[in-house]
Amino acid sequence: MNTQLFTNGLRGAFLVLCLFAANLASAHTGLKESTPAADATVKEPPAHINLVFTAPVRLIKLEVLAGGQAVPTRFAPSSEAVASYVIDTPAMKPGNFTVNWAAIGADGHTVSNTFSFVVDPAAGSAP
Ligand SMILES: [Cu+2]
Repeated sequence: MNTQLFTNGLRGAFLVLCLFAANLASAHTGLKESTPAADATVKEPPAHINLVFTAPVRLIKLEVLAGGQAVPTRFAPSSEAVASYVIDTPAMKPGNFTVNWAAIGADGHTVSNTFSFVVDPAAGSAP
């Protein structure tokens, strides 16, 4: 048996394990799903936006934009960490929307991201 090869093999396996562990440790909380979903086309203007995170977070920002203009929502920054949010959006109309959000995860890091959806009453109908 070649000891040098064996040692190198062990070292390689150990390195892979370390990289894997480091990756897990640095995984921030993220958005698991939303309603409307990212890149979805829905027919009805949604009365609220649901956000479900991979772990409890404090949602500190949620803005809905249509053509660069803010759409009013009933969002208020959360003082409590929860995994799921329902934000009332009473002013939605047909159009293209972008949602920008920011949240503080359990590790204290702020994560932010954006997704878009379309409200098109004619979607899926025959032309
Ligand atoms: Cu983090």
